[in-house]
Amino acid sequence: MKLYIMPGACSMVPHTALEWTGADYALEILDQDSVKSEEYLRINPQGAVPAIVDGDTIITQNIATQVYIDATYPDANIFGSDTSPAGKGEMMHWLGFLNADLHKAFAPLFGPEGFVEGDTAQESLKEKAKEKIAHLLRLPNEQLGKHDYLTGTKTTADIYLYVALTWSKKFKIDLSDYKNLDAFVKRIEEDKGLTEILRQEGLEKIGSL
Ligand SMILES: N[C@@H](CCC(=O)N[C@@H](CS)C(=O)NCC(=O)O)C(=O)O
Repeated sequence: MKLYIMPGACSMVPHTALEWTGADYALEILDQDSVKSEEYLRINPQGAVPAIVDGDTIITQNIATQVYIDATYPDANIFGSDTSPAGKGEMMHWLGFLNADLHKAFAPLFGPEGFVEGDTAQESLKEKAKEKIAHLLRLPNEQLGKHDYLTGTKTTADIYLYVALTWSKKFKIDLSDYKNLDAFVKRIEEDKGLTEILRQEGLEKIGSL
């Protein structure tokens, strides 16, 4: 199985999941140019990571790559060990929130020019995006007041939340009231799989929000 990533991108989630499986896998590290190359567009016409190529199988979209890893290596329990309908539903609830709502909310910060023209409009859009992200993050902050991890045990949802928190720090979003998220960053950065993929992607731990 080969995983396509860009350092610091949401592909850190399936990357950590593969480390958790303990299985051999190949890694292809792309940059802003190669992710739009003709060769890569044949794998993912959307020009985005993550993507998995496994023999004749190509899987794109973050949640789909996680589902593929989970189905291939079920013993790794990357979605946690609660396989009851309620447990599976809760896991998908968090992945949906993280992928469809929180991740998407960063789009105006990464590329404001794709939304509006002109510096003033772009600055105002970025401020609105930061407010929206801080508002969305109150939900995982509350949840992490009840449990150490989003679903109670450590899963890929926690890694996805961590990725969003590294982006929040990069864009200087004020999360100083969110003490549970700050404690969570320290807790999740202890994870061996996450530590290893940060090393492979050439990234430092952030330590705090
Ligand atoms: N909905 C897609 C979103 C993937 C996505 O936004 N990937 C970003 C990195 S986090 C990317 O590859 N961007 C390409 C670029 O910046 O040109 C998914 O869930 O996989």
